[in-house]
Amino acid sequence: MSKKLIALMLCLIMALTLVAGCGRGGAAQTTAPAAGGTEAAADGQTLTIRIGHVLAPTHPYQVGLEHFAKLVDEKSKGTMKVEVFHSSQLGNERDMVEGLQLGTLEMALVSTAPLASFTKDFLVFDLPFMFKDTAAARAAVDSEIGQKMLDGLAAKGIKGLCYWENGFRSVTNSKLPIETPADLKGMKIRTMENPVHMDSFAAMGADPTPMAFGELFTALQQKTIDGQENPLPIIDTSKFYEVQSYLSMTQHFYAPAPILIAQKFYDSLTDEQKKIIEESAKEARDFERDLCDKSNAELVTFLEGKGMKINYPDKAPFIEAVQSVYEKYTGDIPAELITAVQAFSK
Ligand code: EAX
Repeated sequence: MSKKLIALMLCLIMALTLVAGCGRGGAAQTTAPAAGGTEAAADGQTLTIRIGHVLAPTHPYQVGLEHFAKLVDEKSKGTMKVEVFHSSQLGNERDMVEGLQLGTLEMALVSTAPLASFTKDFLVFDLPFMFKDTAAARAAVDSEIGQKMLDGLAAKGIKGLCYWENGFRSVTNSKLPIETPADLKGMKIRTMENPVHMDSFAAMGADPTPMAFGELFTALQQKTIDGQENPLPIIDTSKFYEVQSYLSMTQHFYAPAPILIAQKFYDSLTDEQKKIIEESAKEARDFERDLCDKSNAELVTFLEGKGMKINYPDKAPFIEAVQSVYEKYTGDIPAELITAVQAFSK
């Protein structure tokens, strides 16, 4: 066979291999065509997994995800790489959840609140003053009840791996210390896009304004809203202290943060790769929760040092004001489920 013909045949084979490779891998971002798993290892190929979140690069979400990436890299002996995207680079939380469903994104770390656009299963965790403290909240989300909610996401094309932590949310604003619900009257408070959150702030007298997290700092800076509510690590790392004068420690919601993976992408992994992802997600969860604990212990002093005026209102009047929210949502949220979750705070 002439040399020319051999060269032509080789080019044809290489071209066909490249074309075949581009069609596979689905949502998985691979450095070469791979069915994933040991095949990838055998061929020395790397499986790349992208995970997005909306918070700052200094927030426990990010630091925890960098730890997750390190664990995955170590456990997979370098055959699986996790790329972490902070600050809404891959879209807001709703966009990223849709990306998991469409197969355009492999993983996301979000609060449960925006999941209300996809399922009502998590609403019980979004009820106001649901947990007496962090230990009760973590016990509830890590229980069979919390696992059942994660399992329910399968019907939406998503696998919930476990719950990381966003934390207890308190109100900041630019006008005055919030001592009673009356102080919230007519105040434009940004909430997450969640009906329970919006109804809770309406019941407390505020004017709830749902908004994606990525737009929040600018809205506060331009005073198109008066205030917002988030845990201290977010008030710190998103620098809300630069545009908000008052922090009132209402701790009205606890926000769990489920770490999610696209079901189709998860199904494409080998059993070994699945085990690595699941184990690493749980180990990094405990790491991230510890980071939240350390931050919360220091941040009141830090935020006072940044000029925020911090008050600790009596929660009883706020709890009284939101009873109507429990009445409204009991039904949508089974009464026995509310009772079961409240039992973790007894
Ligand atoms: O999940 O939107 C919010 O206020 C949340 O705290 C944020 O998205 C992190």
